[in-house]
Amino acid sequence: MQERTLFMIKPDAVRKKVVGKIITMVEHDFHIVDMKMKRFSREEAEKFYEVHREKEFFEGLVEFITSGPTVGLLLEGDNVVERVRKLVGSTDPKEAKPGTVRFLYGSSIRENAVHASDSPASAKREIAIFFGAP
Ligand code: FUP
Repeated sequence: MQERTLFMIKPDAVRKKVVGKIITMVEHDFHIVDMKMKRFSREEAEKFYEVHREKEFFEGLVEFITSGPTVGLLLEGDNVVERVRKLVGSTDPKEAKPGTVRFLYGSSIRENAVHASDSPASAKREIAIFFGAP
C-alpha cells in the first residue's frame, strides 16, 4: 500500500555536514516527494514530541531539536514507514546495526542524527507539523 512518511535530518547531522551523505542513502531506496530545511520553534518542537512530554529526557530533546536547522524529506512508497525505520536503525546508535544511518552518523541516544515516523498516523501528524497542513 502506498504510504507517506517524514524523514528528518537532525541538527547534529547538519552541524557535522553529513546532510548530503544521508540524502544519498535515502535517495538510493526511496522516492523523495518534498524536502525543506526548517528550524523548529520551541512550540513546534513540544508539539512534535508531545508523546514524550512526561519523559525525563523531554526538555533536553526539545532543546536539542531547536538548537539548529533540520532537513525534512517527505517520502512516499509501498510500506515506506517500516522500510525507512530499517534504514534509520535503533534509537541508540550503539545498538544500531552496521550500515544504518544512526550507526554511521549518530553520536548518542539524543544526538542520533535522524528521525523517521513510527506509524502512518504519526507520519500524517508529523508531516503536517513539518511541511504545514496540505
Ligand atoms: P525513535 O522512534 O527511534 O526516534 O525513538 P523514540 O521515539 O523512542 O524517541 C524519540 C527521541 O527521543 C529519540 F530520537 C531521542 C530522544 N530520546 C532521548 O533523548 N533519550 C532517551 O532515553 C530516549 C529517546
